[in-house]
Amino acid sequence: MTLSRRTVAGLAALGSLALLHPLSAQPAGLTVEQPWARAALQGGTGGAFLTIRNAGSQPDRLLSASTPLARVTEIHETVREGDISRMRPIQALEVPAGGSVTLQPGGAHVMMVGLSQALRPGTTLPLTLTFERAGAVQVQVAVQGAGASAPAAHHHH
Ligand SMILES: [Cu+2]
Repeated sequence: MTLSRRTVAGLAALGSLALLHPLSAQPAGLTVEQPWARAALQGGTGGAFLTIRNAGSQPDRLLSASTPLARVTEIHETVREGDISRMRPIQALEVPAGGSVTLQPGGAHVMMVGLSQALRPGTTLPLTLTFERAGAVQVQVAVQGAGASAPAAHHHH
């Protein structure tokens, strides 16, 4: 199906309404895949990782992230200075039209500072991502082991 420019603009306008309803379903065109986080201690700092896919014809930008479990939630990038990797907050993360961006260890990530409870493997935590066009998107982040470097396959016992 091909969307006219008018239809796409209409969808974008609908997406912005999601700001008023943070618990609404993911907007058309933008999907968040495989959100996961590393286990972390209460009072500590945790990293969350995920892939954002934009099937729409307009670029979008991730502006902020939040979870009720952290005092502060920031979007970080990792910069390499010689042999040293450092993290620093970024204002926005571009998600290209028809493309995707992956937040992963060693790269961009969501940083949760001041956790009100421990992140235990096998549990999930709610995370709200706010986009410039698509508005608020809430996802459930699966907690993996502290040494995990990629999202695990789902196991059902
Ligand atoms: Cu960080």
